[in-house]
Amino acid sequence: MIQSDLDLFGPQPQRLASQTVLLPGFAVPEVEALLDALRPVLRAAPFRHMRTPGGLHMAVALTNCGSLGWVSDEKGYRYSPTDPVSGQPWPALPPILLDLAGRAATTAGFDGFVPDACLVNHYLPGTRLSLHQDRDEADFGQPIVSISLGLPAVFLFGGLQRSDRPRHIPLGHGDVLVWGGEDRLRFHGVLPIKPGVHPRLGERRINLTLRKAG
Ligand code: MD6
Ligand code: FE
Repeated sequence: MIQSDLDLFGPQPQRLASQTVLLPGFAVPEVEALLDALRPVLRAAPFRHMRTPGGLHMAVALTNCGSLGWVSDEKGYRYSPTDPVSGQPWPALPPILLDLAGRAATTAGFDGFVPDACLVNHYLPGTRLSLHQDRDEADFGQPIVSISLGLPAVFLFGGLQRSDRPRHIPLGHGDVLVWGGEDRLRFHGVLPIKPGVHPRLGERRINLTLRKAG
C-alpha cells in the first residue's frame, strides 16, 4: 500500500532568516530525558518571578542552570554565577542539554557551540513576553538555541528595529529554534499563551534558552 502522506524523514528544518533555523520536533525524542534532567535543577533553583529594573514583577517565572544564570532586579539585567535566592551557584548544566544544544546548533550551521548558561522560562496560559533583544551576553557572535516544551506558543520574530513588524512563528512541544549571526539582535517576544492542557506538561509552556553568556 502506498501511503501518500508518509513522511519518512519527519518535519524538515525551516530557514526563517539567513541565520535563523527552526528545527520542528528536534527535541521530541529527548523530552523524557530532558524532563528527568530538569527535575533536580528545579528542586535546587525553583521558578521565581524576578523583579524588573522598573520595580514590577515579570509575568514569566524563571530559573537557570549552568555556570552563569540570567537575573533581573532593580539594578538591571545581567548574568550571575549565583542564584540570588539561595546564594549558591546555579545547578550545573545537565549533559543532555549541552549535547542537544550542540547538535541543534550544528544542524543549523553553527559548529562548536558550547553554552554556559540555560535560562528556563515558565509560562501559564495568558503569560506573554514583550518584545526584547537579547543583549546581556558577552559575545553576540555566539548563537542561541531555544527549546520549547508543553503548550504551543506564537513567537514574535521581529527585525533589528523595535518598530519592525514581527512575523508570527508557531512553536510547539519539542521544537528547537536556533539563531545567530546577523539575526542575533532581532527583536522577539511571545504572544499570550492560549488556554489549554498539554498531554505531558499540563497547563504550562516551558522554554529553555541556551547561550554562551560569558
Ligand atoms: C521564549 N524566548 O520562547 C522566549 N530569546 O519563551 C526568547 O526570549 C528567546 O527563544 C533569544 C533567543 C531565542 C529565544
Ligand atoms: Fe530573548
